[in-house]
Amino acid sequence: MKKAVLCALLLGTTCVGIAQQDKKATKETVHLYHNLFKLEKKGVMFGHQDALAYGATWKYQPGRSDVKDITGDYPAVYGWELGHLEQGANVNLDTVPFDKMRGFIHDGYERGGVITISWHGNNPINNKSAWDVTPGGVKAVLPGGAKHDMFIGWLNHIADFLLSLKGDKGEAIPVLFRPYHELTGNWFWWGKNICTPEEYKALFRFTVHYLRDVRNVHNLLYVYNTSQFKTASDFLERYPGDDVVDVLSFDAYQSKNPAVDSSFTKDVHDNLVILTSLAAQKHKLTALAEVGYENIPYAGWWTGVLLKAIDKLPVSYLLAWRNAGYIGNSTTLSHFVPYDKTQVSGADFIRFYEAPNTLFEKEVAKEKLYAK
Ligand code: BMA
Repeated sequence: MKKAVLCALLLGTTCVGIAQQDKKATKETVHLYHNLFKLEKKGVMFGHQDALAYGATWKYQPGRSDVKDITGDYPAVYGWELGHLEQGANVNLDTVPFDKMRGFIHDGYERGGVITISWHGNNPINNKSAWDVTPGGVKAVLPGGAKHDMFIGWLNHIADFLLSLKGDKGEAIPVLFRPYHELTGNWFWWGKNICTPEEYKALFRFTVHYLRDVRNVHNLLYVYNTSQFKTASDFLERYPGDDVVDVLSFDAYQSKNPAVDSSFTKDVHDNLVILTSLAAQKHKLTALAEVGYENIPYAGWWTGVLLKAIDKLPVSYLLAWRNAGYIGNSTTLSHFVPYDKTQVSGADFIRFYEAPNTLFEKEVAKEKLYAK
């Protein structure tokens, strides 16, 4: 029997080897961490990006969520995005004001839901967007680099916001923080063709060190996130270390038509088999941190494609991307969750909601994830 397993049986789950990596984590964060391991065995929590801010056809209607419109229940996990906060902006890159976001985070947390946050920060080398792949940004922000001091200013904005997230009793709201995501892709300035593995690891480690040890942000669980991968060594090539990661995850988007090509289910399943086995070895949580099929033009996608990929694997949560509505000049309403029951995948989304191994907010709230 592994030492950590034995120790968990004897002492509960508070022993070395099964602990969040921030040893000064707030008690709500510690409880969340341990409770998520238990919940992982019951089912996969459903999450939605920007769920409370807007839906495909509306913006800022208090209490509303497209998921709730269809199922009568909120998502269990709420995804939020900090891009442009590093610039000191008041609204994020998707036009969500940070003060409203703070309120939505509070509301989701107080209802018993889970908060996760991503950060599409600008490329520090030229302050163009996160998708600007001019090389040199990662090296420049590391200690000794030309943009290091500027980057400290950026991290201070991030730290201030994360520290400002408070529950009704004044406690810090725990957040699953997912910086520098999809790192195995080559579309962000921290991506794999743009920096070396050592630079990426140093960026992640420096960020954790600065937030945790310098700014005393102790309400975070850190999420390591790749895009889809082939092998465990692909997944781990840029892994910054067990001591700075709590959750192993990847992102996956359906692009081929599932009616004629079932590779999405197989590939996601294969990735999850690798991920869950690494997570078991390393005592980490697991997630499909972003997933989706834009506009879901396939009736059985939720149960026949997505849930099939998860099968019985212990996946803590999956998060569908945002119901952005019209983006730019587009004439279609971009969405990753149906916003009307009569839509192509509407009935199947309800079947997905009702499946015994999916968890939405009502069920998750009963778990009291922030209490011992
Ligand atoms: C992308 C798209 C963009 C958005 C970005 C950050 O996947 O949804 O429209 O700006 O995420 O949220």
